[in-house]
Amino acid sequence: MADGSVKQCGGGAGCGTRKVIPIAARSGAADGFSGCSQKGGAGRAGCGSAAAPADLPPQVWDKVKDHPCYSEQAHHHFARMHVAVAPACNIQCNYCNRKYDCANESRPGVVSEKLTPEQALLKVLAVAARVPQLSVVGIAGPGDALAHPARTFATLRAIRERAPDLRLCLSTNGLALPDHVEEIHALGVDHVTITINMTDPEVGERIYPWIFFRNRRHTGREASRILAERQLEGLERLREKGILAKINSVMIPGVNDGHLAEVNRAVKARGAFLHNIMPLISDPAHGTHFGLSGQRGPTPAELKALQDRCEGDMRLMRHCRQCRADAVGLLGEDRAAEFTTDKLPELMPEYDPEARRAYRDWVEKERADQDAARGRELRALAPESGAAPLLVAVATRGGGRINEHFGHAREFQVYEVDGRGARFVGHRRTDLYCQGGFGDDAALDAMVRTLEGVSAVLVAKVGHCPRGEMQMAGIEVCEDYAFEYVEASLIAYYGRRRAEAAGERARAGAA
Ligand code: CLF
Ligand code: SF4
Repeated sequence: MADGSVKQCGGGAGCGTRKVIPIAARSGAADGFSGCSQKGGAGRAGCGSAAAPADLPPQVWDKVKDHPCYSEQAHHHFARMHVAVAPACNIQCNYCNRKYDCANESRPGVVSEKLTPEQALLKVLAVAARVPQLSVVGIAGPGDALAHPARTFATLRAIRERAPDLRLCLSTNGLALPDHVEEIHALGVDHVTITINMTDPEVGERIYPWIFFRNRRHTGREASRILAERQLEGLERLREKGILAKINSVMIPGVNDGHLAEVNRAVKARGAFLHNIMPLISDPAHGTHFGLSGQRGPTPAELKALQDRCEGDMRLMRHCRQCRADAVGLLGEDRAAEFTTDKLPELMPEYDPEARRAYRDWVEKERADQDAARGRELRALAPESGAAPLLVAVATRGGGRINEHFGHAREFQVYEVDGRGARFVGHRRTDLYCQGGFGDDAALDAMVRTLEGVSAVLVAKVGHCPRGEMQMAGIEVCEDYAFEYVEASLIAYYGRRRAEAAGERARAGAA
């Protein structure tokens, strides 16, 4: 936390008065609108829709609708957990220090508690008993899930037997993947992530100093050639088996940023379902080669520009939180500390899927209601042509609603909003402003920097002081839409801003 001065933070009145979006659950299905927040363009059939979108076969929709990583909308409602049963790795990435979590799927800097398959099952059952939102169990390190596959497969098998309604997911660097697709398929794993940072060994040799393959260590371009071939072969085999593949790519400015569009084309051609381009996390304190050599990560604007370039007709993931290898909870929340091994029960809990089933039914209704609200707000917008989109942030604790106080937010979700709808474009982490009745000035300064380019923040509550200071920085903090649906509120807010701008133009014309 930043160490700036503190000052009292009072409760504030809203920046306007009208509440436009009813939040009470309504009966009936979405009224004709469906929009996908993962694919580019507007008016798309949507991964956020309660019904199967037009561009997805029902069996694919069934696999993604409750997976928080494969569907941006699902991440508001569903949780994942990782079990850290895979400590070893068979390659070296220049952004990884083995003392820390895998940088492909985790935030470096936090050492994972490594689990045996038995401990992993105990943890899954304990989390399942307390977190009805849990829909997916993944294996994402802290090393590579397939470097020593016996532990990974023993864990997945045990979970499949005891908790058959949970989805299974794993993440790998792909080197060993072609050898294991049959078993992955047989275990019912229907989501696999491969981290592919290059297809060109000339680029690869700047990322991977070595790999260990078929009992031999390989270095230089040869290492990257083998790795790239194995990754793409693994991807093709996943497609043959009908397993959904997500590609993670770490964007490393000056190393592979100019090459990732080519990677995007290569994985799209081989049937990848989703591409997740993530920023390099580079800090000397992590002790990685890139961290120590001063390699920087991309700015949010650089990352977004590359994601926009790659979007085309392929789904792009923009809501990744680069989770720890032992993450638990909704993306963006961290409940791992509640489930460390010393807090787990001694005996295996009984597994009861009923609470999860009831929760899924509730989410179905909630999503239909959100779709309906979004459709109504879109239809209420006056026609426009060529108006620039607004970047608007929201504070949310999940559930697809604006339900977090400004001072309690640890991240803001940022949307691009125009007459076609609201599209999620990323999240921005922030320091906590509220310090138990006092506000942290330094955190406020950091928030202003974090929210650069954003016009407004929609929150559940905000104090007078921070609202005034944000306003002076050109960012409106608005609590008019407290506890309402996120996307419908964003569209309503956009409509209001547009109407205000039109009014100002009319007054200026009359003057
Ligand atoms: Fe875990 Fe990865 Fe499965 Fe998700 S995470 S193994 S696909 S269940 Fe998700 Fe975390 Fe990003 Fe990974 S937000 S780091 S993409
Ligand atoms: Fe580290 Fe993961 Fe790369 Fe292995 S694959 S070196 S664990 S980042």
